[in-house]
Amino acid sequence: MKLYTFFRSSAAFRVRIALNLKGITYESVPKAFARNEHRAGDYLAINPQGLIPALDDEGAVLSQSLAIIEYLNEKYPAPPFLPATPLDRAHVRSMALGIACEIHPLNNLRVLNYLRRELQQNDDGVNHWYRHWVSEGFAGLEQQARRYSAGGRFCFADSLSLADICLVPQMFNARRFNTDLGAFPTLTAISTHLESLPAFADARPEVQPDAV
Ligand SMILES: N[C@@H](CCC(=O)N[C@@H](CS)C(=O)NCC(=O)O)C(=O)O
Repeated sequence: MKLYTFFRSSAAFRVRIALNLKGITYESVPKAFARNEHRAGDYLAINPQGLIPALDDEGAVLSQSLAIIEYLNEKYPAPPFLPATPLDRAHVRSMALGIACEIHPLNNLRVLNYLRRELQQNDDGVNHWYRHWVSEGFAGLEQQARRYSAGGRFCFADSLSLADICLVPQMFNARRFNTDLGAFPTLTAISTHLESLPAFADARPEVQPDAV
């Protein structure tokens, strides 16, 4: 498998965690945001959405991290990323989508660039925006984690899920933008535990081949 990635992309970080958890070896194909390589014609021919990541599985190219992760989960069932019952799966997906659909898109590079360039916001304005939306999203997620985590090691019950795969990259980004995480002790404890697991540690931005 080939993963089109960028070390700092949190959506790619999710897929790197998923690949590691499933024990799948893959080739990294970095696309540097600074050089706009994700917007170049050769990459748009691969992923017309012009977003990182994309996964090439023997010539079949998939985009959107959650679609990729669910594909991997169906193709390689162990360890499972979703619980056994429809109700529990809905809870896990709710937490994962709370990050992937409610926090991440508002804080994506092109949104921050738009604030900076078109709306003339300086670093303070952009950082304020970033922290606002991550804090707003984490507030609800913290309550969900308190309700559903059993033991504070994972977001849902006491086993790993799609929600955990989404949480850690978002936590990394929140820290990168110096977000105050004091109001989110449950999320912080879960993330600290997850970050100690090799599959998560090996997917960190700073240990990727294209890290600068
Ligand atoms: N919902 C998409 C989001 C993909 C996405 O936005 N990727 C970011 C990096 S984390 C990207 O390519 N950003 C480029 C840009 O904003 O120009 C997914 O989960 O794959």
